[in-house]
Amino acid sequence: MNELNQAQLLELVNTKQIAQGNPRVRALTQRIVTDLFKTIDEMDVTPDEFWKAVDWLTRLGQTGQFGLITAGLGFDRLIDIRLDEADEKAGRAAGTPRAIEGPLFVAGAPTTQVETRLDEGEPKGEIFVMEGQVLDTDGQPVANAMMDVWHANEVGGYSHFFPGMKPYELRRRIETDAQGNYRFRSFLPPGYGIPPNSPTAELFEALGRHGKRPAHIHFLVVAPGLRTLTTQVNIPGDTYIDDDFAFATRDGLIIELENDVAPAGYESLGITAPFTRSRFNFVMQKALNEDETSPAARMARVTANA
Ligand code: MBD
Ligand code: FE
Repeated sequence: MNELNQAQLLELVNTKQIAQGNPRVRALTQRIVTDLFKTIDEMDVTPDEFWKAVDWLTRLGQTGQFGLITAGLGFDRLIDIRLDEADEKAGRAAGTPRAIEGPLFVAGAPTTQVETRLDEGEPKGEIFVMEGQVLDTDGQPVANAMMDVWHANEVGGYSHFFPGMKPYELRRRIETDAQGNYRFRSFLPPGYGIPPNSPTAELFEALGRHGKRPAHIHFLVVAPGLRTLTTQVNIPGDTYIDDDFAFATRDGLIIELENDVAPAGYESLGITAPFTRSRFNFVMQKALNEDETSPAARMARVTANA
């Protein structure tokens, strides 16, 4: 009576219920379990292979690296592509393209008005200033937009995740002025590489893939009535610019660099010699509802809605 074949077991797993539960979670779990049963059977997965995968998932969770795997296997970009498709269908594809948030955002960075230094007064490499306006899709300046900016240090590490860095190092929040202006001083970050000897590195080695991202800077821009913009810009000339392990490079997000810009007007950023500048405007769509203006990054959104 308790003997089961595969199909009977799957049916049981997918239909057991003593309460309504969450129908969406039930439906998604059923689908995923069905697909995995099928994968195990068709690919003839051995017990050792199966338990090795379970051990890997356990270590992945313990090291907090699930977000690296979702990026590297294309899920983060998939979600952006699906949002772009929906925007296209709804006739609202406009403004600065979105790009993946990535797993390394940290909320609560120090806030300043209009301009700031991300490098905390410790120059590291070439002086770089990025500046411009936040605009809406009608071209109007967005006053009091809040822009989170974050990037890697000179060896590709992000504060909060990379040992030895100060809290919020290379993370700042800038509030635009009445003309929508922002500017910040930093240095041009190098690319990023997944941590060596990590569960993430194990998978990418087994897949015969590299775990490199081209040099980039992240942004999360929030303003009343406008749709929250999560994006990244790429620094031109990187070897990996068209071979990002997270598939996040996009047209329209590769900044242009101006070299040897005269320092006049940049004294408040401590600049007294020629430097590298990039001008870039962020163009935000009108929000259709309050949810689209949510200032929360991806994990804060889901934990708030739990
Ligand atoms: C990063 O810096 C990043 O932006 C993403 C998406 C994944 C891993 C590291
Ligand atoms: Fe990054």
